[in-house]
Amino acid sequence: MVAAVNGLNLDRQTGFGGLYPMFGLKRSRELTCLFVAVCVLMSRSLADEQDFVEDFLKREYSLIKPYRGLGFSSSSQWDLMGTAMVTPDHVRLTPDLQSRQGAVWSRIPLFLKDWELKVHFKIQGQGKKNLNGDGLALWLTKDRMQNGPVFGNMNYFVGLGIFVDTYPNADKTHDRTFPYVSVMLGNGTLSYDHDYDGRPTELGGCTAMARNAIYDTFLLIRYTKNRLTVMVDVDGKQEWKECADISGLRLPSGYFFGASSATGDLSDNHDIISMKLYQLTVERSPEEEEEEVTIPSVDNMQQFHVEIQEGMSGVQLFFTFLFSILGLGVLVVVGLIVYGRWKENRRKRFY
Ligand SMILES: [Ca+2]
Repeated sequence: MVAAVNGLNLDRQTGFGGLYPMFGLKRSRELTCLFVAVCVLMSRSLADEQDFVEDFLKREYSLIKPYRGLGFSSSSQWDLMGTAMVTPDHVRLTPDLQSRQGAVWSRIPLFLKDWELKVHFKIQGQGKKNLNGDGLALWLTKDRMQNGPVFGNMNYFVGLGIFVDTYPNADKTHDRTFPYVSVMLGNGTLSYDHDYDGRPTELGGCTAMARNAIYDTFLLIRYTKNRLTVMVDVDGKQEWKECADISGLRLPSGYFFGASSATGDLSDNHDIISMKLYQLTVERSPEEEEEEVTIPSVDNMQQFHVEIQEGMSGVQLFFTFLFSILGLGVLVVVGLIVYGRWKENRRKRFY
């Protein structure tokens, strides 16, 4: 190949050189110099770009091809669950078959404050539109590797859930087109309402025609300074479309990334091709730096305040009840002893 190209150049040079000896030699030298300079500049800028990406891509939190040892090797950072299986092209959470549940979970808790997760996924199946289900979910939660009714994960979860819901369960409402992407923040007392496609606890969302798409489909989750932004790219335009933007969202650190999916009577192939986590560099004030969050919450949202208070008074109620029962028990025992002694004394008096 190289020899052939060189040969061609030589032929051209001699050809030009034969007709215009001086011009040809000078011109070809200039062209060669220009070509070399362009090559050097291009390779430099490419290298710079790669360095830039490598600096911020956190490989330990990312799920990228080739998925070497994923799910079974001790050196892998991810665990598989249920029907999830690895192929050279993707991690298939569920196949296009009924009643399957599968998930992939990161083994390392996340301690980065500002980050961006870019998810390349694929939902595809034989079923006609709205005769497929149920979709997939992306997680950043306190617990990992749990089974349950929320797209293959537990209900009453603590942390962030982003759902790509492909089946309209509350089909009478007709207020939105599916697939629908929605955001929920769980604090351990909030329940995902499957029958209403999570509407009661939804913080934001959008329609995203991500099923059986002819283009690659992506989702971007950005979390910086208590602001969560979700964006989608599903129509092959290579640009992000805003889907949800929630301010004042407080998320504790030390949670785990995961992706899960479930099929019921209806099904689809639910695949994760990659999950790339980028660390974001953001300036913070000393107060922002010190801020410690223990329970997920959203500022000025009633459901978080009420639910948490109810949870606490529930615990108090339980202990009040427990101690009352114990106290009553002690009283009954003491009463019985006293009564027994009194009866004994009375009998002794008669004999
Ligand atoms: Ca649904």
